[in-house]
Amino acid sequence: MYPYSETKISLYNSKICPYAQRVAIALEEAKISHENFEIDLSNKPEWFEEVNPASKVPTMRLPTGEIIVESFLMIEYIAEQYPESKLMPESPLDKYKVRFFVEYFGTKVIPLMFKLIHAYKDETVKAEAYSEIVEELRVVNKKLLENSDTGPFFFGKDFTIADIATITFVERLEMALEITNLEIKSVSGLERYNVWKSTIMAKPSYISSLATREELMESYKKFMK
Ligand SMILES: N[C@@H](CCC(=O)N[C@@H](CS)C(=O)NCC(=O)O)C(=O)O
Repeated sequence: MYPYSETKISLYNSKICPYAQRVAIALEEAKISHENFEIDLSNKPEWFEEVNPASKVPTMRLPTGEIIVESFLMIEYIAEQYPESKLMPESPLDKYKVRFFVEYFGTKVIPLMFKLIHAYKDETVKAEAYSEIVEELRVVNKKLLENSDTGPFFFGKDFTIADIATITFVERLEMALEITNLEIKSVSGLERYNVWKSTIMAKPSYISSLATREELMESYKKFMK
């Protein structure tokens, strides 16, 4: 039998994983007391397959024994199970906007991060990836502005799963840029994005759920050949 809490939610987590960080932030923001089980992804415990046959983090076990997987569905569950957290807006249209923004980020921005770190030694691909990243982040900036011109969050003053599901990849994207000696700090057209990003990154739930720079760097090495 694998380790779990009898009374609280058990979170099988890895601080280096951007998907798992989504769930850790959501639990913290919703003030859900839970027990954290840190999984070493390079040396997973044998019992982990009993919890989740796919052997992936994040995985959550409810005190009832129910197992919940897939980070975006998990944070939707947390938001809906604990509505007082206000992590999910109420109207169907706003819910649609959350899902649209997250989908956009997942299909347009995240793949570019992988493109950059997989092929950073090829100067042509690197330059191409960089200009595509700038272009897509400007679209993100525009989407943030369209939704709330004052911010700082996607829904203005309300911090929601639209922010949680996307910000964890921003850290990794910017790290990929740094490692490949590229930077976007002085790029124009990202003003709203920069405020959004730095406000979330200063939140205690974000800081406490993130691995150290060294741990993140170590996890990147396997992608960079
Ligand atoms: N679609 C999944 C992705 C989860 C995922 O890929 N997690 C990675 C770590 S970031 C993992 O556990 N991989 C298994 C492994 O490294 O063996 C989710 O959103 O939860």
